[in-house]
Amino acid sequence: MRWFARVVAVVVILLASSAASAWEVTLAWDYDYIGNPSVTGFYLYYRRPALLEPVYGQHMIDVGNNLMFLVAGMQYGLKYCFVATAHTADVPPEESGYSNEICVRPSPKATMTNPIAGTTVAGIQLVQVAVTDPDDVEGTQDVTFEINTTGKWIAMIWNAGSQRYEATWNTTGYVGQSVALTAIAVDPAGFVSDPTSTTVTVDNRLHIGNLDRSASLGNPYWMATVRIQVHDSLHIPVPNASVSGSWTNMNSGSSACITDGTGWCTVSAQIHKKFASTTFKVTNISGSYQASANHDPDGESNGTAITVSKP
Ligand SMILES: [Ca+2]
Ligand SMILES: [Ca+2]
Repeated sequence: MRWFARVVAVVVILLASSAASAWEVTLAWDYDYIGNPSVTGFYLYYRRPALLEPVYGQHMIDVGNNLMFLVAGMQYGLKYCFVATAHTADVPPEESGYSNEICVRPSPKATMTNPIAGTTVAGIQLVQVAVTDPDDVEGTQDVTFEINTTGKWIAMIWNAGSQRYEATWNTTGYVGQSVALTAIAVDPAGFVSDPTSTTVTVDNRLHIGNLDRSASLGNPYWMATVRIQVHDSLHIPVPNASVSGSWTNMNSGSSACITDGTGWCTVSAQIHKKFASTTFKVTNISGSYQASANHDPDGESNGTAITVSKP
C-alpha cells in the first residue's frame, strides 16, 4: 500500500559520499506525522537513470528502524537517486509516500602516474595525472597539483594523446630535496577527488658526460680543441651550463664555454709547436658540480681531464 496517513514527510539528506572504487554514500532522514504514529521502520529506494530506471520500485532496501544508512557497494561511475518511505508494523505494512529525492554522483578519482614515487628527478619534469570519472566527459575536470604543502596549486592541461592531465615542473629550485607532489581533480559538478601524492628526490647536480678532442696543424702554433658535454644526474644533456677549466702549455685561447641546446660546448687553445701535447682539465660547472660523476663513454678521458697531442 503506497499510503500511510500519519507520516507526512520523510526528508533525506546526503551526509557523505566516497570516491572509492565501489563507492558508497551515507543517507539520513527524518519524518513528521499526524496523529499517533506507529512508524516502525523505513525503506530506501534507489534508481539509476543511466540504466533506464526512470521510476522507483525496482530496488528497495529495508533499512530497519534507523534514521541513517550507509549504502555500500554502489557501482562506480553511476549516478544514483534515492527516496525513503516510512512504514508501520502492520501486515502488510502501511507505507508513506516517497520522500524528497536526492541524487548523488561519484567523485572523480585521480592518480599521479608521473613522476614515479621514489625516483630521482632532475631538470624539467613532466607531471601526469590520470583521472577516472565515468559520468563526465574526459578532459572536463579541473586538475591541479601542489609542490610540497605550499598552498599554491598549479593548473594541469588535458592531453588527449597521453590521456593524462599534464604540467611541467622545473625542478632546478629543489636541489637535493625530497619533494612531495599532490594533485586533485574536480569534476564539472564540483565533486572533488581524494588527493593523489608522489614523493621524489630532486638531484640537479651536473657533471661532464663526455670530452672529445681534436687538433690541427699550424706554425708556430698548433690548435687543440676539446668538446665538452654536460649531463644532469640522470645523464640528460644540459643546455646553458657554464663550464670552466684550464689548459697546460696554452699560448692563447678559451678555457670556458656555455653549452648549446644539445649540452655541448667547445674550448680551444693555441699551443706552441715545441709542446707535443696539452691537457685540458675541467675545474667547475656553474651551479651544483659533481666532479665525482664525470665520465667519458669513449674511454679517451676520465671526464675531467683530456690530453690532446700535436698532430
Ligand atoms: Ca563526475
Ligand atoms: Ca669522449
